[in-house]
Amino acid sequence: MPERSAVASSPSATAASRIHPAIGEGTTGADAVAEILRREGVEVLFCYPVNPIIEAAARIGIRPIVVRQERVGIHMADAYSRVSSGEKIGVFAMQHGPGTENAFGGVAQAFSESAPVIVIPAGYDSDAAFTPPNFNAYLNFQHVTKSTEYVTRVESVPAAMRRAFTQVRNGRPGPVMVELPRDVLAEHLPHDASYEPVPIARAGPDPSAVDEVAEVLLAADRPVIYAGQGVHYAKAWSELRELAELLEAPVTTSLQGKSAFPENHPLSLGSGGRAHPRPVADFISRCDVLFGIGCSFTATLFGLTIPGGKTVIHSTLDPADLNKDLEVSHALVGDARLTLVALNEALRDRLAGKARGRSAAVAAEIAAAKRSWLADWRGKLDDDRTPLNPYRVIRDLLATVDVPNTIITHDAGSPRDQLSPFWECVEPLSYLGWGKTTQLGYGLGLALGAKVAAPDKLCVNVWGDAAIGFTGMDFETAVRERIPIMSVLLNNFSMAIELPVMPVSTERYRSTDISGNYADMAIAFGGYGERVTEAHQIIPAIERGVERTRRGTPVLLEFITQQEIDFSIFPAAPDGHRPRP
Ligand SMILES: Cc1ncc(C[n+]2csc(CCOP(=O)(O)OP(=O)(O)O)c2C)c(N)n1
Ligand SMILES: [Mg+2]
Repeated sequence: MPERSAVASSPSATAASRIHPAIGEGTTGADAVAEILRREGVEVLFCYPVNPIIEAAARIGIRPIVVRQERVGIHMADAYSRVSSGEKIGVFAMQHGPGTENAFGGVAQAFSESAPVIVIPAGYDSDAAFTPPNFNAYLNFQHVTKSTEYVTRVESVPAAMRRAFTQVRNGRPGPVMVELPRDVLAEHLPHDASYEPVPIARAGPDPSAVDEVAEVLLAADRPVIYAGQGVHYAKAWSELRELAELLEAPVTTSLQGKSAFPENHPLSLGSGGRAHPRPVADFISRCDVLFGIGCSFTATLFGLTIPGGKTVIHSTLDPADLNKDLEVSHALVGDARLTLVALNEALRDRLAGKARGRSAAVAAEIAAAKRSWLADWRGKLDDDRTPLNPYRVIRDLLATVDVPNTIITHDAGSPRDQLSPFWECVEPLSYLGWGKTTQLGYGLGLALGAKVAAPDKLCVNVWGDAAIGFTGMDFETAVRERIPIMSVLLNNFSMAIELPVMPVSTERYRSTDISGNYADMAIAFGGYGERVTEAHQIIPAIERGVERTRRGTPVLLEFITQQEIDFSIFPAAPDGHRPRP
């Protein structure tokens, strides 16, 4: 087989739409994949050796970012995609066997969050790929991917990659996998191949359904808008705001949708999640019509519980969401932006372009509910005792960082429920929310991937001492790959959120205790670490941390905290009555 460069010297494509030269005969499978990634705009390859695509990518100027474990690399790719609303796709490559086995958690998390990533495992040589006990990605990842493909011949590589990018860029986002056996990666293309970036197609809603929904919304007394991450992927932020202002309706979001609507807007209730501001619970319980846009309405402990007896309008990209967990009365299927554009137009027509003058009263009701909720939490937010109260750390973090230029994420455990209700987002995609599944340790990879995608932002992950046990070694990735994030660790030497469910094992065997000095760990890795024990040290430590990130050093601020497990949780009750937290 002749050795030729990945790109043939003379373009063989004749169609007018083709702008790229042929991928030349003799190109290896690995080089063909790298060239296709480059054509699809991929600039970084999250990866862990051994996979020859890493070398092939580096040869053509795609930066490999090598992690400490596969799971974290996929989390990074996931955030990288999210931060650009899926315009820049995060790609992860790893080796056959152990590398692929170890990637399972990352892919499963991306699947549950509907995050668009491309995962490219090398596979065992094709003659042994289906022989036990060899791990076969195609067989094993079926249920945690949007699509999985096993490539049998090098000449099938362009078509397989075309299918993968088409899947990842269109329809419901999700992880897409292409397993490439080692022999296929090493084989040479027997003839020239073509590859152009795939088209992106968006579908809008049925116009008659839009009219129907406009009528229902205008007839509602107390409508509430619930926005999911579809608004982020469709970049429908201004259209969402227009809808809220036209309808004069309050807005809440899922955790994934958090930051789709400015939370300092008079019509914002704050975001949903296991914990949420009381106005969210009040308005959801008393609404007559609930309009979900770009959301799945998935029943989850980490989202709002929608009480019965509501007229639910569900607008989603994926009809599989409809009536999955929540009975819906009206449905719109389509891209969130196209849907909102059409709906806003229908509403404007019916309102003769003018809102009905409800917003002052709605805003006043929200403001009063927010004030009384915050007053209930003042004691914890202002707490200056030692060990620190995590709510005080979050209060000071919010007051110190440049919020519009910060991208923050939580972790599983108490930090999620402590951060999400109180963190007020003002810019789209400034919060990476998650929780359809809640793998401890996800937040670090998200912050790292966000920082790679948005180097000018301050990228922060807030996590607990159990979470860091899962992925903490990848703080070294931050140092080595020069990704200056700020990691905020709430160390209470415990899996505090589990204390109520593990009283006997805790008392008899100390089973929920954890230990560690993580500031020292960060320093040992070459980062900046600081342990903070006193309330008056919180803000100066954050300021020092932010400054270090500006100078290019990853930071880990370790706050020694109380085992605080009081959360802003309001179990949904149809009568609107809710126990105090
Ligand atoms: C991979 C994984 N295993 C188990 C869990 C269950 N889990 C959720 S939170 C938690 C403990 C959290 O402890 P920590 O991070 O220290 O936060 P704290 O509640 O102490 O503030 C556990 C075991 C999980 N979410 N993910
Ligand atoms: Mg803890």
